[in-house]
Order: sequence, then C-alpha cells, then structure tokens
Amino acid sequence: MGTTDRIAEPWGTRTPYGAGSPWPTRVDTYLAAGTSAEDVERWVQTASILHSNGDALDIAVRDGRMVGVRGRADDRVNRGRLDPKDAFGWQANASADRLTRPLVREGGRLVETDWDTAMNRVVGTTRSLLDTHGPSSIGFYTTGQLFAEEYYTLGVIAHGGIGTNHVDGNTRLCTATAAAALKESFGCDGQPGSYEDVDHADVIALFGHNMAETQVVLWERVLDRLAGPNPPQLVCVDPRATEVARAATVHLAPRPGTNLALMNGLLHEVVANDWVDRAYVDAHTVGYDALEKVLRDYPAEKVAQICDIPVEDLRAAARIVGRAEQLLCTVLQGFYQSHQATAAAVQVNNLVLLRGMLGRPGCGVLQMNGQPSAENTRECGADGDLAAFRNWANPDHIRDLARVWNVDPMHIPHYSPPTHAMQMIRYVEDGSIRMLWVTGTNPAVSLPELRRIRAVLGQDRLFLVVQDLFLTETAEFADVVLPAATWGEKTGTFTNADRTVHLSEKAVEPPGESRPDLDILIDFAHRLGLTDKDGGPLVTWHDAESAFEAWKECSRGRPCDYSGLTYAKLRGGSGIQWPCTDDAPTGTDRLYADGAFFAHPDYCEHYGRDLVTGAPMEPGEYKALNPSGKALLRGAEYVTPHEIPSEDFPLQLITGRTLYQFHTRTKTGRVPQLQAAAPDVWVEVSPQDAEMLGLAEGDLAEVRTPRGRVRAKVRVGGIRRGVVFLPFHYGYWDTEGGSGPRGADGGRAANELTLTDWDAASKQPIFKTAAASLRKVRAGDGSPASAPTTTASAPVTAGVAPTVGGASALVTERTGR
Ligand SMILES: Nc1nc2c(c(=O)[nH]1)N[C@H]1C(S)=C(S)[C@@H](COP(=O)(O)OP(=O)(O)OC[C@H]3O[C@@H](n4cnc5c(=O)[nH]c(N)nc54)[C@H](O)[C@@H]3O)O[C@H]1N2
Ligand SMILES: Nc1nc2c(c(=O)[nH]1)N[C@H]1C(S)=C(S)[C@@H](COP(=O)(O)OP(=O)(O)OC[C@H]3O[C@@H](n4cnc5c(=O)[nH]c(N)nc54)[C@H](O)[C@@H]3O)O[C@H]1N2
Ligand SMILES: [Mo]
Repeated sequence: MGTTDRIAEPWGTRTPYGAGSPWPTRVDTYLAAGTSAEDVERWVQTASILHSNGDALDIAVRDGRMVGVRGRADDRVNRGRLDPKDAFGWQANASADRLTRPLVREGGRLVETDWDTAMNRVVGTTRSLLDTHGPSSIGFYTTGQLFAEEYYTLGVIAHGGIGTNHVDGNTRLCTATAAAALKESFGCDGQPGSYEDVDHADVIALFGHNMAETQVVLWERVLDRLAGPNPPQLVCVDPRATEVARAATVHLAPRPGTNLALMNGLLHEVVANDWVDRAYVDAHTVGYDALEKVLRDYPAEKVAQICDIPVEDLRAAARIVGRAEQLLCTVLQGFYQSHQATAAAVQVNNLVLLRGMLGRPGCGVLQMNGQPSAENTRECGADGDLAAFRNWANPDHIRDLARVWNVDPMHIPHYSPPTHAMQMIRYVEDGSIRMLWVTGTNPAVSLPELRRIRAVLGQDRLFLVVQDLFLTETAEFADVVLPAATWGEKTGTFTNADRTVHLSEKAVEPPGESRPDLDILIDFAHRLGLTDKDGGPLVTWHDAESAFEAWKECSRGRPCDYSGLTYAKLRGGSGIQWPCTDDAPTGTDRLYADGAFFAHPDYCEHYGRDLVTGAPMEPGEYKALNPSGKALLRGAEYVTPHEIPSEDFPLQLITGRTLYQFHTRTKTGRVPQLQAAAPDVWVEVSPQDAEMLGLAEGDLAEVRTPRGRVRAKVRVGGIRRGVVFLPFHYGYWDTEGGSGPRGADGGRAANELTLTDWDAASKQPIFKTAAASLRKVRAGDGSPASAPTTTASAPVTAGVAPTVGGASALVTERTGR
C-alpha cells in the first residue's frame, strides 16, 4: 500500500508482467479530504464516464453525498486502476452552479420555470412543426456520454415516432470514422479486438492515438508490459513527441494529413517483402488484387517524401509490423479527424487482414472510441445508424425494425442515408430544420468554425432545446434549457471501446429538480402522445431496467447481441463483452475468431462507399463483390489535403487533448486538481519554428487561420517542425471568470480556427489539418505557458516548474491481492 501524486505521476506505480501472464491488480482509491474508508456508508458500482476505456469503479457515498472513488479489482478492463480524471472528476457533480430548474427564454432572457411549462413548450413546438413543416423540420443532436437505455429511447422516439432522419451524435466528431472503417472492412460496426490482446502482443502499433493521455489505464497496461520480461515493440505514428512516441521503438512523425500515404507505404513494404499471410487472405478476404494494384504506386522513397519522414524509419516500422507474430493495432483521432480519415483507418484494418492478425490472443485491431458511451450511440441508433446495426438500405432490416417497434415500415425514414451532424447544422443554417434538441454536448465549443456555429445557433427562427448539467456556451443560445441528472445520479449501462458492457448505478440524488435524461425523453414521448401502429404507447418502458430489456430484444440476433445480459448479471463482478447470448453467456472476447464476418449481403450493416469520394455502393455491387460475406480489402489513392500551407498561412494547425482536461471542461474545469494542472490554453511550437519567429516559452502568440484567431502562451515542445498544436478544451466559459467572452486578448477556443470540412466517407469533421500563421504578440513575463510538463506538452526549455498536484492529489494504491 502506498500513495502517489496522480497529477505529478498520472500513470501511478508499475506492476510489471510478462507476455501471456495476467495483468496484476492495483486498486486505486481516492477519498475526499477528511474522509476515511470507515466513514464510507456505501460503495456503488459504476465505470468511468470521462473517456471510452470503461474502467470499473465504485463511488463512495456518505450522508447522501459522493465522497470518493475506488477502482474495481475484479474488472477485466482496469483490474482496480483509476485514471486521474476519474479519481478526481466526480467532484464536478456537486458543483454549486449545477442547473437545478428548467429555464425558458422570456423577453430575450433565460428565466427559471417549472417542468410543465418547459416541457409543454417543447411539446407544443414539436407538434406545431409536425403539423406545418413535417418531421424533417426537427433534428436531434446527442452525445457519446449518456447511457444505452437513453440512446435507444431517443432513437425510438426520433426514428419510430416522429419519423425524422435528422438524428446524430457528437460521435460524428469522435468515432464516426471508427464505425465507417469497420463497416468498410468487415461489413459492420463492432470492435474486433480485446484489451487482453495487450497482454499477449509482441508488437503494438498506435496510429494517431495518444493513448498515454486519452486512455490512461490502457496505457498503464502497456507500460506494465514494457517494464516486464519480453516486452512488446511499439510503433507510434504522431507528429508530436507524445509519451507514446517517447516509449516507441520507432516513432514516425508525419506531416499532418498524410496518413493514407504513410499507410500505403507500410502496406507496400508488407507486400513487397512477402510478409502477407496468403492462406488467411485467400480464405477470408476479397479485394486483394485491387488493393495490391493501388499499393504499387507507394514505394517507400516516394512515401517518405510525401510524409516528410526518414525513409529508413518507414522501412524500420514496416519491418516491425511485417514480422510481428502477434500484432495489435490501435487507431484514434490522429487518423479519424485528419485528412482522408476513413481511407487511412481502413488501411490499418488491411494491415491486420494481410498479416492474418485477427481473432487470436495478441492479434487484432482496436478502432478506438473516445467517449464513454460512443459505442452505444452507434449501436442504439442515435447517431445516424439504425438500431442494432441494421442496414438502412436493406428493406428486410427496416421491416424487422418495424416489427420490433410495432410501427409501419414506411414510417421509419430510410429514403436516404441518415443525416450527419455537419449536414444538420447546414439544414439549421438554411432554415429547413426549425427545432434542434441538443442533449449532452456543447457544440458552441466543440464544432468547427465557431463563428459560423454561433450564427447558426443564434438564429431567431431556430427553436433550440439544450439538455445539460450546466449553463454551457451552447445553453446560452437555447429557448429551453432542461436540467439533467448525470452519471452517479441515475442508472444505466454503457459499453466501452472493447465491447465491455458495464452497469452504472445511481449513487446519490440529482440536485434540485434535475432529472435523468431517460425520464425526460419518456415524458416527452407521453406528452406528445407517440403511439405504435395499434394505438398503444410507442415507448412501453418506464425506467432504466425496463428500457434495457426492450433494447435487448431489439439487439437479439444482430451482431451487438445483448440478449444474454441482465442487470443482475452485470452487478458485482466484471463488465461483460457483447455479443452475450444464450450460446455465449459469459460474453465474447474477440470477434471473427473463426474467420466468419458480419459481412454477408443479407446481414451486413452497410454496402460500403468509395473511400475517396464517399459515393455509396449499390446493393448489387456489394453482392457481386462479396457474395459470401468475407472481409473486404479496400485500397485508396492519397490526394493532398484541401487546405495546404501557403505564404500567408505557412504552418499546419492540429488540435487535440491533454491528459488532465475532458473536452469543453464542463466537468474537469470545475475540479480543483485537474483544472490547476492545465488551467488555460497554450500553443505548442517546435524549437525550430520558435527560433525562426523569435518566440520563447511563455510569450503571448496569435495563431490565425482564414476563419479566425486565438491568442495563447507559447510552449516550446517536441512537436514536428512546421506544425502547431492547440488543445481544444478552452471555450470562453471559465470557472474563474464566469461566462461570457473571456479576456481582452481575443478568442481562445481552438475551433475558432478549424474549417467546415469533413471526411468523404465517414462525414467526420477534420479538426487536424488546417493551414495557419503564428506571430508574437508580446514577450512573456518570465512565467511559462500553463501547459502540463508531464505529457506531450513537456517543455524543451529548462527551468519550467514541473506539474504537480500536492497533498490534495494523493491516490492510494494497493498492489497484489
Ligand atoms: N484526458 C482526456 N482523455 C480523453 C478525452 C479528453 O478530452 N481528455 N477525450 C476522449 C475522447 S471523446 C476521445 S475521441 C479520445 C481522443 O484520443 P486521441 O485521439 O488519443 O487524442 P487527440 O489528442 O485528439 O489526438 C491524438 C493525436 O493525434 C495526433 N495527430 C494530429 N494530427 C495528426 C495527423 O495528421 N496524423 C497523425 N498520425 N496524428 C495526428 C496529435 O498530435 C495527437 O497526439 O480521448 C478520450 N480520452
Ligand atoms: N478542435 C477540436 N474539436 C474537437 C475535437 C478535437 O480533437 N479538436 N474533438 C471532438 C471530439 S472527439 C469530441 S467527442 C467532441 C466533444 O465535444 P462535446 O460533446 O461538446 O464536449 P463535452 O464538454 O464533453 O460536452 C458534453 C456536455 O454534456 C454535458 N453532460 C455530461 N453528462 C451529461 C448527462 O448525463 N446528461 C446530459 N444531458 N448532459 C450531460 C456536459 O456538461 C457537457 O456540456 O469534441 C470534438 N471537437
Ligand atoms: Mo471523442
């Protein structure tokens, strides 16, 4: 038993282990000052809500309040460990400025009201829009942070009740490319791999994934392998010197936006050196010849030039992945939010398929998720897919869904692909969507090109409903604000990036009159009088568990089959991986272990797209290409990004995260330990660019793109030359300053600068490839930028005080059992 300052040492103490051994337990506990374990009255089971890793934990409750958290030793995902955001983040629930009553706009101002008044406004507007403009005048923009039961209910209301095709999540900004890449390669969404593959792999390759900061506990698993006997080799593809890059055997730091070229180069080497598993490819895939033809054009020398990386490094990386015996690949936003996102992510699937690295321990691909329940948004049909991975272009699937919901098949919109979020914003802009209901997301900070977003959300003709915990930047534009209960205050299930389903139980009462999202949605359905085709209520469930039972039936027989799960089964022990059925009652570790895919034309979720243009394939084309439902090898040509550096904008801007903050900081910004570790925006600049521009650590600089400007203090760090990085966490809301535009120095939200552009196939916005300029505004006062020193933003300048947490950040660690 010991304690660690988990701001200073976010990954805690190492518990080394060797290939094939189980990952040792380390139970992390954090209790509020003045609370001891004996004071805790109840421990209430849940899992992490501030990322997609699904770390299982218990909430400590005393006198009806949360007083701490403890990792769950028995869980397959974390074996007791806590991410610093989870150790400290629960404190945000009790913030004094939580919304406690509904608000409505009166005479231009938001004023408090009762639930009846607020809901009747929402229902009244819905009904009058349905009468005058029809279902397509209503849109729903949800999140990756609610529970499965809530998404399923939302999907039923929107698709089965109102009949609008305009339903998407912020998962469009997050994991749309993961879903798209899985559909392109395997015919269906669904994570092939398992976290246990980390225990076996001899090579782990991370593509645009800063796992050290964004899946802290999964990275601890990797660090523990690296510290043990026969450690794996790591390959890292990232333009910044992340902790992952620092630990890697080979680090490739490509020019942003060139991922597809890089992947084609790696695959070219794999083919040229005959590292292909011919037997696997012949038995289980289609499309090899076409892929091989594309790859011919990407010899290492040419690719090294496009990506501006040393050719010997590219070859070294190819050798490592090409000769691996147990290869695990992970992919995240460095690919998904960058140029040619889906095409590049698909090449990682191709690498795994060409090498026959699927379905065995240590082998596989994790097309990662980001948000805690992004997986459920996709599965439950709240993100522009239909529930349980049904194919909107397959009439049999629509009929089947109509059977489950007892509605007329013609009532479920399937005349065109579901509308994606960026298109919904466009429809709001041009006035065809008149009502937008935003749940659990803060688009006024997280969508690209914020000046435009503010104009779109601020229109008089738009009726905007915002359902949140706080009066966010987005809520400021709302006509009705509905106060929601959150994690710890309501019950539900959610599924992490490796298909592990966890139950999250209610630990404490929500503040004031705030209500669980599920209750608000069911209330809406009843008030609106939504019925099935026999006139009975469309939504037949009344609480979380009955909603879960309904969702289970909807998922039965589909790839994400929950039918073998119950709340009782999820209580007490570890989370369980879907599919979980009568035949697989303890869940399923890896998909496709038997080389059978969900890709049969009658079963698949999608018929595929052209990866470069995004044009959908016809059902007949797909049937001809893949009649027996094998995995698909799909090649794509690299084309240059739309916005490339110019004389006026000579640099490339990328954006992303830091370990200590979550998104737009509505939670982590209200947590003292986390906020203090990364209190304000900074801009990362390479030593070469800093010297050229006369910039030093702590100087105030202005980053410009054609869309706007941001002022931030300079961190001279380990980023690639020619590239600048901004964290996107900082909107104009501030814990210190109150809401409203912040500071005289101009904007600080990274999305003032990003562009309205998206990947052709997944429609995910491109947050990581833009042209920018940088100039000095004024010299610093000697104090450094407020960027953490422990992470990718580590300074190269000597004398910057290290990031520490101190007495309030000590986490207890108990190793062994
Ligand atoms: N601490 C923390 N953890 C989180 C979150 C958080 O906000 N904070 N959010 C969660 C969510 S929703 C998500 S989606 C995940 C995201 O997790 P990640 O994808 O790991 O995080 P990002 O910082 O967005 O981007 C990862 C890396 O992409 C690199 N990159 C930028 N452009 C390119 C490029 O063109 N090519 C390549 N190869 N790399 C590039 C960046 O340098 C960055 O280090 O994190 C989850 N976990
Ligand atoms: N430039 C740039 N922009 C990005 C990214 C990037 O890397 N760079 N990343 C993108 C990605 S991957 C993501 S996921 C998005 C995230 O962007 P957002 O979704 O806008 O970010 P959050 O701050 O997580 O917003 C979630 C909101 O839900 C509220 N909330 C939390 N729990 C609940 C609940 O139980 N019920 C309700 N009703 N509300 C709740 C929170 O208070 C918060 O306001 O940002 C995207 N934008
Ligand atoms: Mo995300």
